[in-house]
Amino acid sequence: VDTCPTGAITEPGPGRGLTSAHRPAATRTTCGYCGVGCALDVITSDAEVTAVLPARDGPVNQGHACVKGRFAHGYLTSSERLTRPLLRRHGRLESVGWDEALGHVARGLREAADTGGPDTVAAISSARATNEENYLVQKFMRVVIGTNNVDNCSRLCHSPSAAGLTASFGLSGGTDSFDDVERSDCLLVVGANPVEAHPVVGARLLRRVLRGAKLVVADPRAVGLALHADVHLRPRPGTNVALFHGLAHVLLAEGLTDEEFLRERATGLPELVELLDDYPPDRVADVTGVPAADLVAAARLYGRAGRPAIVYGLGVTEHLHGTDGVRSLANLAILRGAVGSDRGHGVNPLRGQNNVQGASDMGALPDLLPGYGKVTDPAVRSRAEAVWGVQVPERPGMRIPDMFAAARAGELRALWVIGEDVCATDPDANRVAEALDACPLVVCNELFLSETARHADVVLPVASWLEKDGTFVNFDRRFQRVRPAVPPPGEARSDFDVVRALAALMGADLDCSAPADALAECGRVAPVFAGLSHERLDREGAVPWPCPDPGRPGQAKLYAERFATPDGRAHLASAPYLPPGETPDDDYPLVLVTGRRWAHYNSGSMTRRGGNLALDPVDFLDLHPDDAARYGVRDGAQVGVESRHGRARLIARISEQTATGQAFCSFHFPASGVNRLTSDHADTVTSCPEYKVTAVRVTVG
Ligand SMILES: Nc1nc2c(c(=O)[nH]1)N[C@H]1C(S)=C(S)[C@@H](COP(=O)(O)OP(=O)(O)OC[C@H]3O[C@@H](n4cnc5c(=O)[nH]c(N)nc54)[C@H](O)[C@@H]3O)O[C@H]1N2
Ligand SMILES: Nc1nc2c(c(=O)[nH]1)N[C@H]1C(S)=C(S)[C@@H](COP(=O)(O)OP(=O)(O)OC[C@H]3O[C@@H](n4cnc5c(=O)[nH]c(N)nc54)[C@H](O)[C@@H]3O)O[C@H]1N2
Ligand code: SF4
Ligand SMILES: [Mo]
Repeated sequence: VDTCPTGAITEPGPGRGLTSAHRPAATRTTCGYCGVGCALDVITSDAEVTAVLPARDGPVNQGHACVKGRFAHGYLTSSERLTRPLLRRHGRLESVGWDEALGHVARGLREAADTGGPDTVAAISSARATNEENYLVQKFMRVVIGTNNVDNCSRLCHSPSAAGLTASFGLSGGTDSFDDVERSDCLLVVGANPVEAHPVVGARLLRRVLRGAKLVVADPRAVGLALHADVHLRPRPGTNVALFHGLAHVLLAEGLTDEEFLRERATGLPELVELLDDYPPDRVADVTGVPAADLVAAARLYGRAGRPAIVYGLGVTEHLHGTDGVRSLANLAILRGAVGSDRGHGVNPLRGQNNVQGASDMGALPDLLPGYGKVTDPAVRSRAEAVWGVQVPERPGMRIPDMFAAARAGELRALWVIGEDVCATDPDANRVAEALDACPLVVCNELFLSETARHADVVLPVASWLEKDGTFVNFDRRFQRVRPAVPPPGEARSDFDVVRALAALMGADLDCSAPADALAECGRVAPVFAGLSHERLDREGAVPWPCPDPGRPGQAKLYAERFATPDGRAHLASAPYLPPGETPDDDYPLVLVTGRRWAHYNSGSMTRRGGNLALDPVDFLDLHPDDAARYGVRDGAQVGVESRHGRARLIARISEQTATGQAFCSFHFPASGVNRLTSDHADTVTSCPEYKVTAVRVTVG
């Protein structure tokens, strides 16, 4: 649209004719969909968005944007947007004023905390919301309620990255900036589909490959980048740990490791060498289905490159042993000396939501305060206590799945769900709905009457990213500003205002009167953010953390001198391969992988309400032609999909993108019921659901 030389392709709607070179006054903000963090210029007319254009000087996107950030803003004016609070009376949600709705919530939370104790109240904070909102939500739970029961959707997504990267290197984030990754001469893209899920990154990676970088893709499916790969490894879903150990085995066997780096900067080598004895290519081929020759070829490309980089996604984390996957993937960079050095560009998760990095950075986690200090550490607590003026509870709170289990057991009296459609996107959805129904008070901050909102007692209408002020942190740890381009509809308020108003009603003052104050206060609790402020971001654009000093740049590349682990070294991990939680059998013969498609976003609540629906109108089940023939499924036919946990209905699409014995679908259309299929198996370290492996059968008709 921007560069079409003949004008044959133009921006649809009122934005027609606007290009990034020729545009009226605009609001500069950061995209509120995925974690790439594209800078966007939003053009408005009469308080409505007419066009969203990628910023040429956007630090990450450099003039690019995808079909979501650029075009999926129709939801703003959808007639289904919530504009007034809703309160359940006699079983029905009825429209009420804010005073009544908030009064009901304040009384309910107070009563729950007074009768059952603070730990019978819990909140799920939103990775779609700003840093300042997340900071306030966790502060509200810790200061006003007195519990650490707060979590965010990082739990469902990259919590294994947080745990794994912290254990291997010391900090909870990717090791390098994406600009550096892009200078790599060999890219190892693992369990990620950036062409669809992070399109601007996908395009930048592809450009690098077209200019000569080697590419190894590890994904069971023939994803977009795989078509350009020098080697495409197609492991059976759930066998990553064996695959990575196989690659490490070859690096060692062929002398492709960096001995000096291993001696000076790493620990754990003897244990790993012993473990890797059990992972010769032939054995790994049996476990993963990847031919031994491909494994050797991939290891040689990574091992011989000048500056290799690892980029990975949920195909690594959303498994029963997701944290082991992250750690054994990190082993490769350590063995090769390609992290924290000039011999490579580390290990970089393509984090998902616009602000999932930030929600966790801000301490919306049950065991960690802002800046990742442990709640169990008295020194960390006392720093927060000095700023907040109250005692911080020392017992770690519940993770999301524990909250649901507690609700089902009658032990949770109130749950506040802020911007997560848990009934649609959490696994084993039938049981999530049971949990909400068993909890006496469920409050939901939402844009729409989501599946979760339908189970709530109070629904509070809120502003979305194009309607509010704050900051997000993108996947390579950059803080960027979010600015309102249009007002929220009707009586909707920002999550920030809602949390403050509720605290005030409960007799507490959260201090921060505007988002800028919240970020400033967070910097006092967490020294790694002390150098950040709205004013600085307005001046400089993007600033990465760690950033302890307002006068110095943030650190984009980590660990140049030492790792942030207690001993300053990178830690090799020696976890053996263990099989996934679900295995196919005669009754459920196919392995279902779930993930993303390009036009829709997660629950689809925003992308299904606008033009993107026309681009991708139905929910498909991808099947290999051999399996389609085996089960008598025609292309385009309605099919039932059954797992040991539930049932879904989808439209079959037959192609060789999916391997035999496997099936793939998205979870962007909650009505199809995909998350009724997925199980409650979860990563043994972090409770991240095993969304990538579910045994299913397909029925026709
Ligand atoms: N269009 C779009 N973009 C999005 C989103 C969206 O919903 N739609 N969501 C955002 C969010 S929240 C996130 S977290 C990111 C996720 O971004 P990605 O991580 O790229 O997304 P997925 O499609 O879930 O999974 C990636 C790949 O993992 C592969 N995989 C599955 N099992 C295995 C395995 O055992 N081993 C290996 N090596 N690979 C495996 C799958 O085949 C899939 O292609 O995307 C973000 N961007
Ligand atoms: N089967 C399967 N399920 C998955 C996954 C998978 O790969 N497979 N991936 C998982 C992953 S990685 C993730 S991150 C989750 C995502 O799951 P969710 O977080 O539930 O998904 P979203 O659709 O991004 O957003 C949730 C809700 O927030 C609302 N919302 C948007 N902006 C705001 C805001 O500013 N404030 C408030 N209060 N609400 C807002 C939207 O209307 C939407 O209903 O899904 C997980 N579920
Ligand atoms: S790539 Fe991600 S951040 Fe960029 S426009 Fe698309 S959804 Fe938004
Ligand atoms: Mo995610």
